[in-house]
Amino acid sequence: DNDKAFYKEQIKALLKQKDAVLVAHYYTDPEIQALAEETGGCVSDSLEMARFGKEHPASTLIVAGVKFMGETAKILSPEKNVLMPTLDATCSLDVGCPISDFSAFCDAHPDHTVVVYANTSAAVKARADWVVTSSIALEIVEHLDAEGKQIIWGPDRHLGSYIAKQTGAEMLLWQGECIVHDEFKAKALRELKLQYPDAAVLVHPESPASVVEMADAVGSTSQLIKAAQTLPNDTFIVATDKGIFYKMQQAAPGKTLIEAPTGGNGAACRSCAHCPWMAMNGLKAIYTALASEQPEQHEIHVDEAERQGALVPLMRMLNFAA
Ligand code: CIZ
Ligand code: SF4
Repeated sequence: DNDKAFYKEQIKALLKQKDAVLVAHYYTDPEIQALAEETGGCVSDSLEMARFGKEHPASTLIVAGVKFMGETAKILSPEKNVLMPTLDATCSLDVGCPISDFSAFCDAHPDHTVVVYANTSAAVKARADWVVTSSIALEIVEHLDAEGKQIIWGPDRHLGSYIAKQTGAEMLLWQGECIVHDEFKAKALRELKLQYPDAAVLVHPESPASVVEMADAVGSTSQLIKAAQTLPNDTFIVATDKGIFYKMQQAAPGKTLIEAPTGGNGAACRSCAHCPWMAMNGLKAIYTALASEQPEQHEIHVDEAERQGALVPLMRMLNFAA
């Protein structure tokens, strides 16, 4: 704990000294989210992180999240230094959607509009017509469907099939998944609901359809926090990364928040409702990135041609959301 206090003080001093601001995702550890709040940074979902980073006057952004979030910040703010606690923090959706294979998939269906989730590389974004986050995916697909567009969706198959079901849009789905949300289990959730009959179930749509079907509210991280705030229930069973409990408990004080089950049938969970890559964003890693004599090891670079290409569908989303 002495170490933690040391790192926090050092980070606060370095943020000022380096004209930097800390931008953290809801899935990072609570102490990281608290530090971002305390130092005038932001804690949010990937859409808001992108907006905040673009609009904030600091010359350096330190992004506590995963690589695609750092890249998105750099695409929108090429003039800023974008640092990450570790460049090894990736995402199973990004890893499972390499540009060469995805591009071939798109080429095979040239009449389709390509919509990709923000959880992708800059190269995949550059191949897309639209970038979306889970907080705005439904509205954008509705809009495209109303225009009669056929859609290629990548990479999350659970989110894609949820959106296809909700909108009735014709969608070809890339078969990727989030290792965290894919682990939520419907059978164990049904058993848990019997123990808490008055609890409402809050589900992120990266979860399997069988889990989404049991939800009282389905939505992005910010939408689930809103649901915990507005639904009358005293207890919530929450199927998303448990990092969210920090802000959800702040937004809904006095309510009981329970983790949705990830194991089931005696099987051990792999990620146990916490993203292993988000967990790499510890205090020491943030300190090291800010203090480093070789910040290049922490610095996000995006190829300029890819950046220009990715900027177009990203700005489409931000302008649509505005
Ligand atoms: O699962 C993720 O990485 C999410 C929910 C990202 C986001 O859009 O905030
Ligand atoms: Fe990717 Fe899932 Fe981790 Fe989010 S929680 S960064 S979607 S692996």
